[in-house]
Amino acid sequence: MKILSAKVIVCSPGRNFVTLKLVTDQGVYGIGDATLNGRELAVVAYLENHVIPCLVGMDPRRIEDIWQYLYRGAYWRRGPVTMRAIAAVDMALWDIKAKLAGMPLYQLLGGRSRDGVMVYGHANGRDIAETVDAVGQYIELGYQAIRAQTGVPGIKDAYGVGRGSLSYEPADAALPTVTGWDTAKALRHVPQLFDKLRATYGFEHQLLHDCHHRYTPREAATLGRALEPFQLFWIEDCTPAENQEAFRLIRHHTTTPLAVGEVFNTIWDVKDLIQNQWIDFVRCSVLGAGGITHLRRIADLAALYQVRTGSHGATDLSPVTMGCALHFDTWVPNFGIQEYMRHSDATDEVFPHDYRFERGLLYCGEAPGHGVDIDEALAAKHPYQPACLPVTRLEDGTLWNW
Ligand code: KDG
Ligand code: MG
Repeated sequence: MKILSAKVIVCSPGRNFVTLKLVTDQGVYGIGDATLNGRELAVVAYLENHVIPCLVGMDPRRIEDIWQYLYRGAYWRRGPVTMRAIAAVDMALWDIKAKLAGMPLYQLLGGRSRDGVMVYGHANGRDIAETVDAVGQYIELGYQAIRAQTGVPGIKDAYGVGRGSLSYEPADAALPTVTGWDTAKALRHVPQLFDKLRATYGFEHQLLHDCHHRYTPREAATLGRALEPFQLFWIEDCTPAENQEAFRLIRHHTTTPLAVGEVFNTIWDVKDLIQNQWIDFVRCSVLGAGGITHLRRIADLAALYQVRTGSHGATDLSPVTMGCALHFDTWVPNFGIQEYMRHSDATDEVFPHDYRFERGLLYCGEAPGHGVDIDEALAAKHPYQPACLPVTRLEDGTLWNW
């Protein structure tokens, strides 16, 4: 059996997506997601110039060997571009293998560990009152877990705050827009949000907060302590994690659970965090961390240290990644939670899928494969639109972490 052809499909049904389609000589095909928000065309070039020429003619059933070929064989290891290209190939190959087996993907991974997958939605508002209302809307929709972000007085376009709808789309301009940040203001404001949320809705729902790499370790520890009375499910990306050891200080000063990993590419990015139990949740995704083959290694390492998964699932991860993630989550023994930022109707139409939401849980489908396809004719009607993530500057003009 051979890979007969491969193509990269770039489309923008409301936002940009890069999709890989692998076709075998037996007519079975597989689909993978290769989207890297704001840097999409770099992955397209990597796939078209450096991956596809090697793949054609290979045996698609040799998933592990192809993974090693693309990782070790490149000599240049890791990084978001390389690892997303590998992830796309890996997703497509698992899709093919599961279709050949006539089974939904989770069966090949080891079968079901749970019925449905707890997800969290994104509530946000320009001020605390708006965010409290938005959380209420998610509760009415049946969500059990909700991430809450709010505008902060004196900060221009605080992270995670949309412009008038429940969700938000950060890659909103052809060149990066400039947003603001002020740690002192955020540290005073964010605990007030969670105080109000618990006073309004009680403690029954899980609440989460994304710090988006903004705080230093000491500041993050201060925030974690201030939030302890409100019993959050986690604070996410509370400090940049290139230096994994930065989490030691935070861990030793607060019992608020810590999550990190959406920008990580490999197991090496989380090794110290996991082995030292400096975090509670690892948020690597199938897309970001080299596909199912590699994410499984990360999850298995995490399980040894009682660290659970919390896969990234923003809208820049296409429904193909969401389909794979849900099969993975349905199997993985140390599952924690799955992020679920809903895609637009236009996106859902381009990527027909069989997963479904019910009472706060997502359920993967039973179709053979990962259950997500691409309507190529429809995709062609939504051409690529250049769109960048914003940058952040402090009040004095210093560039900060977005
Ligand atoms: O492309 C960047 C987004 O995926 C990211 O900003 C979303 O932080 C994010 C999250 O937790 O979903
Ligand atoms: Mg995040």
